[in-house]
Amino acid sequence: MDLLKKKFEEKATALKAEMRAFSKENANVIVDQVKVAQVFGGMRGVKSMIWEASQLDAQEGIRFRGYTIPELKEILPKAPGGKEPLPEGLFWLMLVDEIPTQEQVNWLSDEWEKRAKVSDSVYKVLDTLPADTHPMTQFVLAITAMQSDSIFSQKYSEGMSKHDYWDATYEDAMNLIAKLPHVAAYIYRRTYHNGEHIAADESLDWAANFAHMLGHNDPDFKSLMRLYLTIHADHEGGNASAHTVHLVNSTLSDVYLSFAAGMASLAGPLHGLANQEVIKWIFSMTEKLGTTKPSKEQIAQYVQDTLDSGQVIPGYGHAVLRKPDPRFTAQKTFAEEYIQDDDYVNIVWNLFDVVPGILDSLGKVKNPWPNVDAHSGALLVHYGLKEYGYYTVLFGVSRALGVLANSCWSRALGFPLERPKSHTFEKMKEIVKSVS
Ligand code: HAX
Repeated sequence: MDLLKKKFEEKATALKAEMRAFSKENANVIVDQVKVAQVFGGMRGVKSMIWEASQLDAQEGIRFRGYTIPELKEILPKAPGGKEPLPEGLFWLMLVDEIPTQEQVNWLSDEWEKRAKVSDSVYKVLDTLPADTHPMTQFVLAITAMQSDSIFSQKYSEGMSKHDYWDATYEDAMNLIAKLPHVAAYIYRRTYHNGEHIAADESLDWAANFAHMLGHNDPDFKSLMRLYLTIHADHEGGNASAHTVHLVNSTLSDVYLSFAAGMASLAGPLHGLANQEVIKWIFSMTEKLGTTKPSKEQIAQYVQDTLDSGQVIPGYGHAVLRKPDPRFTAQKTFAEEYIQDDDYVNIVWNLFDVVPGILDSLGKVKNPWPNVDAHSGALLVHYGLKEYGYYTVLFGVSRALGVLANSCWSRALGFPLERPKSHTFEKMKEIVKSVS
């Protein structure tokens, strides 16, 4: 058994015993009361799930196992000479709640490279699709096509004991994370670069190798990818993609099918697709205004026009956050450090000055501040990755780290099938009448 798996088994065995005792002892303690507004309002804030790897605070933003993004930038291992954290380190932290050593992270890079072989049949499935199929559709199909590799599914059909679910899930999660950059790069190259694929460079870490297979080799772009794939990895359990994975996986659907479902959820414009929508909207702005250096007044007018036409401002607002997203701030800090005077980066920063006041003035937007998707497009465009239809795939590759670490925990802790209660409107009226 590898060291990471061994550590996970030890931690999970201890936590499972503690959690079982806790939930039995406190079974009838009330931790939440659900209001009508929450029933009709997308279940905002209902406390209903255990999710170990990260916790989101409305004011402060995300903490991964207790660490903020600036703290992770300091303490997670880095590539030689690099300044950005390696996503391998975050996966290790999320899985076993320990900051890994450089040696452990190097082991994980090598381990993922060893597990990365994607079956030709998956590439054949992709090759049957029209080249203009949206990259997220291709991504979901490729993940689904890899499902025949699922160890969990295979062992389940052979009568696996429920005590071994975690083990098969760990193997599937490690294999899937290893393969994702390869299928994702294949999708990029077939869609935008005439199917001229680039072989992996096994000497590189997970993120840098992904950048290399995409065909973007600027060392600063590789640094960006390390940061990008770290900060998009997890955002506690209630966000749509994470919750979808959690729900589907709770049926004992393996992580290939659960993750594919989560990626279908990430592909919505109110969620991960917002990263493509932001830059598409900025490109439309510069095209309409005939300049890539619009004034703040011009930007404000364009924002107002967007709102007047009944559309949302992409990259702004959040279901939980009530302050600028620290993932936005991390990308802004990266731009300040690595990029000098870029028109699209400047537009993103001017939007940051202009949009919150306008959204606030509407009197209904709970969070007028930028979210993670407001900045990423301008950074990618700066390094030449301009094909914005692809951006959500990058987000998806990163999101695998958090949701698959959590799937390991769900199976190790023996979480049951998820099944909340729904009511008809008539029934809800009856309930309200009976309590008021
Ligand atoms: N622009 C215009 N109006 C907005 C808005 C925005 N950016 N954000 C919220 N509003 C509006 C809502 O549409 C809603 O209007 P109605 O009452 O007329 O329906 C009202 O303000 C109240 O919404 P809210 O409670 O503040 O926000 P929600 O929790 O309902 O929604 C969203 C959160 C992220 C979906 C929302 O802010 C939004 O649509 N933002 C733009 C899309 C976006 O950037 N999505 C990415 C979010 C982060 C993420 O998941 N990344 O992957």
